[in-house]
Amino acid sequence: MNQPISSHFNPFRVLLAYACCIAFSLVASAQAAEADLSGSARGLTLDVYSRLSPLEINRIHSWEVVVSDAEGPVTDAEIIITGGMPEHNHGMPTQPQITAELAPGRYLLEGVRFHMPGLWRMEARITRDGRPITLTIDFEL
Ligand SMILES: [Cu+2]
Repeated sequence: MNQPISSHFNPFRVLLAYACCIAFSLVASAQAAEADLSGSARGLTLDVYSRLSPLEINRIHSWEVVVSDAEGPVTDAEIIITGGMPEHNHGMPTQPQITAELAPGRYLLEGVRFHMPGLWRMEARITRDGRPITLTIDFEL
């Protein structure tokens, strides 16, 4: 059976593929644009992109933490992130650690787990060029 090539061309299928492509890129750009959590202090901004989104109680997961200032990504920063519940006066059940800089200014924080619903306060101590800046992010879980 020898079909001419032109019979394979289905304008509906092309249109559908095109529509899917647009829908996918819209979803992708929405995800890229919106951080799960954000905070800033003294010209430094920290955006959290959780690999578990929305956040859930008792599931260990990782965060991608993006640090930037007015000039762009902040690379080679030393970051210590701690957290706790100010209303209950306790910390996190784990000690999350920054284990990699995935891209300039984008750091991987592993071992994040929240074990109770309520108000959580994350504190990030970001040191670059020997100067520490502490940044606080509050959120309700
Ligand atoms: Cu608590």
